[in-house]
Amino acid sequence: MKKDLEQLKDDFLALVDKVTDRESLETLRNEFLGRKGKLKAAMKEMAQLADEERKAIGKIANEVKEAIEVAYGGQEETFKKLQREESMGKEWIDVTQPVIGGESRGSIHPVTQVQQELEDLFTSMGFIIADGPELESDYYNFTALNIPPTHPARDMQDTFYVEGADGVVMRTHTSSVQIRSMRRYGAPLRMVAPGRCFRNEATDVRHEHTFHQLEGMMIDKGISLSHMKGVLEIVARHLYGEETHIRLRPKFYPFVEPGVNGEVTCFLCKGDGCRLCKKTGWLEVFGAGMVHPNVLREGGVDPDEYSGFAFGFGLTRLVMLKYGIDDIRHLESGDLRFLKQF
Ligand code: FA5
Repeated sequence: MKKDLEQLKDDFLALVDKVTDRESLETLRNEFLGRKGKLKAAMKEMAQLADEERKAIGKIANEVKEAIEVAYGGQEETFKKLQREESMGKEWIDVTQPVIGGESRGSIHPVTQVQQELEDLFTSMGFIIADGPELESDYYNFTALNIPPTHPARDMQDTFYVEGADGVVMRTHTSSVQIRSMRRYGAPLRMVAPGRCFRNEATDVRHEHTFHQLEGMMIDKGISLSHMKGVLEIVARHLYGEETHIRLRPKFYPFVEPGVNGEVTCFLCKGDGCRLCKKTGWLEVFGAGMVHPNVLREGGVDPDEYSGFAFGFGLTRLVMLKYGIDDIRHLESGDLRFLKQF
């Protein structure tokens, strides 16, 4: 009987390698291990054996069963692997299919959205996009812009100084890119420079210590204040609609002469006066002016030959006005409940 059992095992091992599909493998397994299979039949004879012998044969029968199962399992795994490889060859990925859980995808920050929109507008008018460092030299941020160390205008833009690094500040405005650009590209020049600025502010709903501006500069022969008004009007209408007007009122900035404070018609009340514009009908969004001759000279441009205008939009404020955001501090908070709305 021992011999019969071992023969059973050898038969199975010989046959299992020859099967070519999973269906035949199942049939073969049933033939040997099924309820009416060969092993069961062989075991029936065990009942007639003496106790001692039955124990020994029972042990061998279990070993045979185990060997058959192992061989079966190995072959089954081979078929599964083949099947997987086959279906992978047939499968294809639809890259346009919406992602499951796609609702948690990120979005572009509102400040970046408005920045990109304005970059597109300005490049369409022949402006280049310039850049400058956020950690800036005192020279580019103040001195070169006609604000010498003792000038009281420095008090208007108190900033963060860097310990152990004399003459280095976190830039208070993007105007620092004016001199860098003139020196790099010379005249004529049309550039815009968006970026982060920093001020030592007691923060409130309209003031942040970290905010964005968008600087602009146009230098050429015969550039006048009317060119400036024209360009700024295009920007205001692009942002807030065709009915928007701009109003320029004198304001002192040491790096421009004359300097102006720029307002746009309140987009909410269309100039009638409302809560947003504090009943004035106007919203203040930029500073601008004709570039001061000292600044042109500092940038290596001859003021007798060239003139130009410069402006600085409070980019963060533009975003607040565009989306009706009532507290500037939301924008740098990193709060997803706020950011998910854009
Ligand atoms: C300037 O920064 C000048 N550099 C602008 C300029 C450029 C004038 C070129 C002339 C020629 P001012 O400090 O006014 O100016 O800031 C400009 C705009 O930045 C403001 O109108 C406001 O919208 C925004 N801004 C200023 N301080 C803050 C702040 N703490 N938080 C948020 N936005 C601010």
